[in-house]
Amino acid sequence: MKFPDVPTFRGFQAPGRFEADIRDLEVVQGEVPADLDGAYYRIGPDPQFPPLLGNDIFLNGDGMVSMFRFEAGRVDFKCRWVHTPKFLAEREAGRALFGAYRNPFTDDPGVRGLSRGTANTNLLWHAGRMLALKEDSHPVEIDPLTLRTIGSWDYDGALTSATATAHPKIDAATGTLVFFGYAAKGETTPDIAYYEADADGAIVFERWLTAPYSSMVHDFAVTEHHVVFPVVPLISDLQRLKDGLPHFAWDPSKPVCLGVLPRRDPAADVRWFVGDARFASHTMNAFEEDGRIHIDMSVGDSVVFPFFPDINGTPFDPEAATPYISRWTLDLRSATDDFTQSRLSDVPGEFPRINERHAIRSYRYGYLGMQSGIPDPTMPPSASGMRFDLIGRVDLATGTTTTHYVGDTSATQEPLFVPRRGASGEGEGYIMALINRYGEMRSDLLILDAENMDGKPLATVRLPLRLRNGLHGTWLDSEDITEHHASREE
Ligand code: V55
Ligand code: FE
Repeated sequence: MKFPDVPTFRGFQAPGRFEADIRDLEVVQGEVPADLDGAYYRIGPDPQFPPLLGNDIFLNGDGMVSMFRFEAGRVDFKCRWVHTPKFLAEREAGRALFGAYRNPFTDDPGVRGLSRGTANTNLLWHAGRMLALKEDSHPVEIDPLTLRTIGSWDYDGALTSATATAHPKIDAATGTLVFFGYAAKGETTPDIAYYEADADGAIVFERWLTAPYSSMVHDFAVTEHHVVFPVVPLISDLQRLKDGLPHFAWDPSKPVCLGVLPRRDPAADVRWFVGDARFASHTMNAFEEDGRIHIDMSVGDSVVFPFFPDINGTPFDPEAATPYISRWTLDLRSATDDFTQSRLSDVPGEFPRINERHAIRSYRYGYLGMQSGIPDPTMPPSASGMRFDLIGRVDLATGTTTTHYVGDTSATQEPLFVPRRGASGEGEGYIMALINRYGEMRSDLLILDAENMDGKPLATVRLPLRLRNGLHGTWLDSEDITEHHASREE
């Protein structure tokens, strides 16, 4: 067995392919705050086997969960694959059976009908369940203490969509979960299914709509009274799959369409706001104010993924693809269908996070990976051209960006904000970030004081391992971990 010698599978990005436990990680700088009592989880693609078709894209790897368990200043590490039906079938066969990213036509005929989900994109804690999410399939439940895979979760049969987003939102005030699936009637269909689940995890609202065209709807926006589905021109269609082309393609002739619905309204028409082509991936937060909806997202002039081609053959343009955290404002009282865009920071950045207690309401701070643009001669070249050498905090009240440089020959993965226990201030808490140390081919976990992040880290936790790039993560308090584990073992 051998992985292809291409950047996706080489060097720091070489698959890890281990499930491991480490007791008491070394703390090589500072001290781990003793009030951190719980666990930081993150997930990302880590292929179990070399790709069936000889090559593959990053987004198609098997979901691997890492857990950093914090207790009295000590940190234990654990990582496990999500044992999806795909993972188990391939383990049994001892090789890959599923082909290209979101293209069932490329699979070994023996796995037809089996879920293609890789559960590799995000983790959701809601109503006592920890779910591993991938936007092309149903959630997969895992045990938050052992990381054992429990199985697919379809909300007791109420999840009628074939898919569920990896970026659901929770209203902290009510515990309500708001989510959707796109390609909801199967790959490349323009159907979107929108759901709300109550604090007990029961789906209490469902509504279907149709997008103006089929595309990747990776994230969306929720406010107190509205949901917004951003349809951006990273298009898909079934013929592309039959032709063996990459699932998505960039089509700049198509507009951005933002579909607004009042929440939990079974009948209201979808109102589409329309603008020129551009790419937006992750929502930092959204809220409404005086009849307007503000959606804060990472936005670029063009698609950020080098592996999804331009439909006209235009080569990938790293400069046009560079994302900036930006605000889209939709005026619900306006008679026109346009919206405005303004930058919230002049420093390029992606993977925005917030204090989740402030989700869907007006807020002050966002945290994200940022790029100084200063070349580092010690760095190996990166495949996409992006390198997040800064952890950033944008302050929307002052319009300023504060950054923490993560070091030479280094890059940060998605930073996570963890509120300090007992604190009520939005900005009071810690930033956790996994750092790629390319020179040492190793990872560190940094813990920053979110209110004093330009100083030294509070702690640098050293991993004796390399954790290849991942995607998103979450924090769980200790009580939630042990209570949930006990309830699932009964
Ligand atoms: C993204 C990630 C995905 C995916 C589609 O970051 C979009 C965006 C890890 O999988 O399937
Ligand atoms: Fe994402």
